[in-house]
Amino acid sequence: MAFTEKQEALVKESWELLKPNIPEMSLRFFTLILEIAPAAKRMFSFLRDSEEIPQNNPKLKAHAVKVFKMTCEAAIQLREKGEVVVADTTLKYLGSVHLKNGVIGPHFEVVKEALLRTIKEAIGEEKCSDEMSSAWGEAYDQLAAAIKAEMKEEV
Ligand code: HEM
Ligand code: ISQ
Repeated sequence: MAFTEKQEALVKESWELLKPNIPEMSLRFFTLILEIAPAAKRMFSFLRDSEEIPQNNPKLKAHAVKVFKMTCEAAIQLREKGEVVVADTTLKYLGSVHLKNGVIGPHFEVVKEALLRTIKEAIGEEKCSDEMSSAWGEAYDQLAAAIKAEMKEEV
């Protein structure tokens, strides 16, 4: 199904609302990932040396923000070009990083759930419509598919 202008606008609009709260949002996103899948703990270098989620880890924050930004960009590309276009080198790099850290297919559903819940909490249950959530969800799915395809090629 084609990605509409309305869907693109919903993603962009909500990203603007999320932006001022990036530090809290990054932590909440990461916390939700580990809440949904506690076993994912072992995969992240930020957690290898500590039991608790570090409250001010620049790498954690930067990576978390990148997931949001890339999903937002995916929404723009889906509307403009009908497909997600990520620079080939970036895609290859992300494919290899995730493969190396032991990420597998089902993990992508975990991150999706955490992403959508983070957005819903930040925007507010009543302001975050189903339409808004599904627009983010679709953009994420297409981006995830591009990364997953790169992960398959290497095995
Ligand atoms: C690292 C994005 C899905 C686990 C990263 C990095 C980015 C990123 C930008 C940093 C790469 C670097 O510069 O080193 C994404 C995007 C995803 C996605 C856009 C989905 C569309 C996932 C999933 C998992 C995961 C499903 C599994 C739970 C990791 C891990 C690292 C990583 C373990 C390495 C972190 C470290 O210890 O440095 N991801 N990711 N990612 N991602 Fe993801
Ligand atoms: C890396 N990949 C996916 C999700 C993430 C969330 C927080 C920090 C790093 C991440």
